[in-house]
Amino acid sequence: MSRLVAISNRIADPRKPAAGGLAVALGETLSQTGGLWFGWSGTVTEDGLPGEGTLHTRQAGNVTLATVDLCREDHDNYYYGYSNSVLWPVFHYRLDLADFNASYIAGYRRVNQMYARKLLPLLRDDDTIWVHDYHLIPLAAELRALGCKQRIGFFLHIPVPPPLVMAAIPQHEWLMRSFFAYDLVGLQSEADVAHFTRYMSNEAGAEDLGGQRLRAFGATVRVGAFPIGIDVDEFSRLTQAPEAMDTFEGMRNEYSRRRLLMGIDRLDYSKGIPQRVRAFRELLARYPENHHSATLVMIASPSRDSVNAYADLRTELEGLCGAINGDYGELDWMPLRYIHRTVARKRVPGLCRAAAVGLVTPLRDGMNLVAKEYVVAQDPEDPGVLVLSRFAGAAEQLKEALLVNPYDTQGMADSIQTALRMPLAERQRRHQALLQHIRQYDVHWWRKSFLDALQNDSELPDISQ
Ligand code: ADQ
Repeated sequence: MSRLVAISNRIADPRKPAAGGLAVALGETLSQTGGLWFGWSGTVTEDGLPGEGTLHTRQAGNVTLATVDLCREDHDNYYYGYSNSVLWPVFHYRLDLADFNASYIAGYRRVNQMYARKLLPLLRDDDTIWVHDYHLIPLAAELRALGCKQRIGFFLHIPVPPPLVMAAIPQHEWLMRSFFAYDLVGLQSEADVAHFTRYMSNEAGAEDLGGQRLRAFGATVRVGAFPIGIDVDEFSRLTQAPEAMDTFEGMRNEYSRRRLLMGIDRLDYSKGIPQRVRAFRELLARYPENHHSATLVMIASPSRDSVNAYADLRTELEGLCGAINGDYGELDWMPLRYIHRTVARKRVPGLCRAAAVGLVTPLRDGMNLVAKEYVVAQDPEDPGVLVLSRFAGAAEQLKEALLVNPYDTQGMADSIQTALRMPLAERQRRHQALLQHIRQYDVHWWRKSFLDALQNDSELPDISQ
């Protein structure tokens, strides 16, 4: 079996258990086969030269971890700049938040070129290379330019916008052309595949060769939907572990006279957090029976603080939360608890299990793993209800959730009310169906189906049922 080389913006030591979803998935695959994991070290140097990072390698069991430091200028232009102020907002349909500063693209190209130069000498002829996410779209093209012949696959964790939104990126042709240096491109949903294919055909005159093969720019690429899943067994074990049980018991005792609603996200404008708060406010206004009872706990981990749009979001959210508590709070009941922090991963399942309603309401999301984690953490005898935005990639799969439009404040408030009043039998039926689907398309399915397609040219998965 060929060696797997994974490349992602951040990497993790696969022997350490605490890493999040993607890190666990990649770490596990790499540990099974032995392999190489390459990415940014997380270090920003103040004295380095642009395009000149130092490479560090170390061994973690049978996995080699290779990381590169970035100098301040590269980091700011490649990471905060092009990746998170151009690609992230545009791919989440937020042209209003994009900052097309001309110096960003140079940093993005420079870092991808530097990664290719650093990675190439570490490669073996029969390696399979798997590149992850929007920070690294041109990496295969840079590797090919240096003579790399190995199979290279790419997985995009965020959505693909419609062609005319994509076309707002000044370098969209260059960017989209660079997908053709890959052998396989994996996207989260069928909607993303449709947008990608439509862009290629409208803007690049791509020919659809059938079998999800597209031909343009003298090259052929296969494109398919590989919805990412979670490690259901690992998350179930985590749910039964002492830390999660402690959290669950603590929350249940504290809120024994209340109905708990919960949201856990990175603090990001794509996650629809202010919209969720407005819908909760509407719930209190329209359905007064929830006063003294419904309590929304929102845990939003700090993210990309140096990008302006994130600081604005934080200010907006703090104002909204304060206003709801001011308007509706009583001495013995605060409707909303907003915590701007990352909670320990071991506590997440306990929080999920304690909540009668899980609110996952992004305006746009590649997949959203919290939706899947919430379902897995539930007690099957008395499960909570998942209220899920139809604009999350997960909505294509999780049809038994209560699907909502996060822009429709009243509609979302009505759905939350439906969730709070849903009879046990219906909750159980929905939960069972959701769990079965999440188990069938778990993270092992995701990894295996992608690597089978990349390494063996096997059929792309049919995810329609
Ligand atoms: P993210 O945007 O980071 O990922 P998501 O899929 O929801 O979003 O995963 C977040 C993970 O972090 C979950 O495992 C969750 O439990 C954890 N988490 C979130 N907030 C937390 C908090 N406050 N404290 C502790 N843990 C927290 C990107 C894409 C998604 C896609 C994933 C995987 O944006 O659309 O689903 O990659 O492909």
